[in-house]
Amino acid sequence: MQTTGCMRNLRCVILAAFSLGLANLCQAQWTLPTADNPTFWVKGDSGVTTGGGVVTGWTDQMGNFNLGNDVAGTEPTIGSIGGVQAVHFDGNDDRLINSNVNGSSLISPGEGTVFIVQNNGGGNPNSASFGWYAGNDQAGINADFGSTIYYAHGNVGSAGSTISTPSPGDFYTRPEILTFERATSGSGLIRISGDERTGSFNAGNTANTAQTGTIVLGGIQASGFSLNGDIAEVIVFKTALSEGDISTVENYLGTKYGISVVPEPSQYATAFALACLVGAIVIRRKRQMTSRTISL
Ligand SMILES: [Ca+2]
Repeated sequence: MQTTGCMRNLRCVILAAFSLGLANLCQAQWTLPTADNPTFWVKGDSGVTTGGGVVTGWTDQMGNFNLGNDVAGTEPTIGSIGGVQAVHFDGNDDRLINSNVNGSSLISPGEGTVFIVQNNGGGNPNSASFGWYAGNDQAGINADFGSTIYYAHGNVGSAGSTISTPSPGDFYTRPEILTFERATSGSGLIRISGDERTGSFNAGNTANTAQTGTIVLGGIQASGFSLNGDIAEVIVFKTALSEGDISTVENYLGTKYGISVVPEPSQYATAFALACLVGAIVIRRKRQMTSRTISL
């Protein structure tokens, strides 16, 4: 009985097992690696529904708040970030919404963490990317409000409650991972692709989440503030994540969309990429050896 060359060769078997492990690791890189469950999660490579050449809906991966379109003619279209499918908003009126979102199911009054992967084509300096709006009670991102990035989490009618930082100069030329966090302690955090930015934080008040509001992507509750750009992924947590969990999510997003995360995951990312390459080569060689054996 003839055994395959690979079975006879212990080194080959070990390499095959090693490559299988690497393949699993490489596959696992797109799994959101955190124990804290998001309350809302949309991603462009899964759950985008289309019809007639436009985007008609976006499924929440958590099964909580699926998005749709409420006004004909304002549907976004398919876009792309880092070679991965995204949703493109035209800067005029495109948006996706869910108008039946109980605030307490999405965010906490004074606490939460929001991640968004987006670019910004410019042309509308007041564009809003993502938010939950119930009148003045909000948790929303204006990713380029003039020259400033804002995240409002609270009641914006009186004392306000916003984190803000200057926009990066290169925001129009490449996508970024924007991270916003508000903690009940009164602290706030903005990171742009992992880089913590200095800014101002006004913890004047909290949001009344005991009411129904509207999630909007690409604009705000009313008309206007339309985003000209692509959104690839949005992940919302009710809690203020630890720095380690934030880095983990950012690295997941950075790997997926080819965005450099600061501080650089340098050696780890390089070693990981190299390991994936070696794994792919080993798999290819193993297949070649197997096919040669069969051909005999
Ligand atoms: Ca439009």
